[in-house]
Amino acid sequence: MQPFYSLVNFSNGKVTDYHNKAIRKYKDMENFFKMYLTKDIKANLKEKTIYESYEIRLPKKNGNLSWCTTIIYPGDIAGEYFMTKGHFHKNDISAELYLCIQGEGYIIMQNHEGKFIDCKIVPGKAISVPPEWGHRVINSDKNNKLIFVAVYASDAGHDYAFIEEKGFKKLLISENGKPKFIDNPNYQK
Ligand code: M6P
Ligand code: ZN
Repeated sequence: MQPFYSLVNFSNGKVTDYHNKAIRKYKDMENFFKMYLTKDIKANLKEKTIYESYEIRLPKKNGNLSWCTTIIYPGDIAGEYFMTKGHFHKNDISAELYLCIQGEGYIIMQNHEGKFIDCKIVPGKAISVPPEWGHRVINSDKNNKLIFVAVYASDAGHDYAFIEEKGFKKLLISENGKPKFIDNPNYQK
């Protein structure tokens, strides 16, 4: 393989020459939001775009790195801010680097023993997610996009099962216009 480059647009998060674009709507990640909602309200939210991402994806071969930009739109679902699904890596020994380039929010991380850590993110802040920690990014600014770059082993893979079923220990909700962590009522361990 030859070296190659892409350009990241720091204003809108788009990347040139990407291999894969993903758009996640509410209907793609309903179960990841844990605040109670009636069926009718859920039905009305189905087409809402929560985030999109542009990935430079290299073959899943040991030693390759893939990376992507993600743009999380502003908003909330029953108070829970828009966020990524959150995942562990299938290949659990894989770490990940996150670099925030626009907006503000939080990265939350949780390991298999249930230890939970949150870290505020602002442009320029780079966060190292160690192996064996589940991770999610949350946009806590209801008026602006949150844009970040993530770099990970191409064979890391995504394991969503635990997060989809139980979630993280804490949820970040908007209370009186301010972000606040509360216990996730769905989480028992
Ligand atoms: C980051 C990376 C990607 C991930 C994306 C969205 O850019 O970690 O691998 O897919 O965030 O996160 P999720 O898949 O958890 O919704
Ligand atoms: Zn990851």
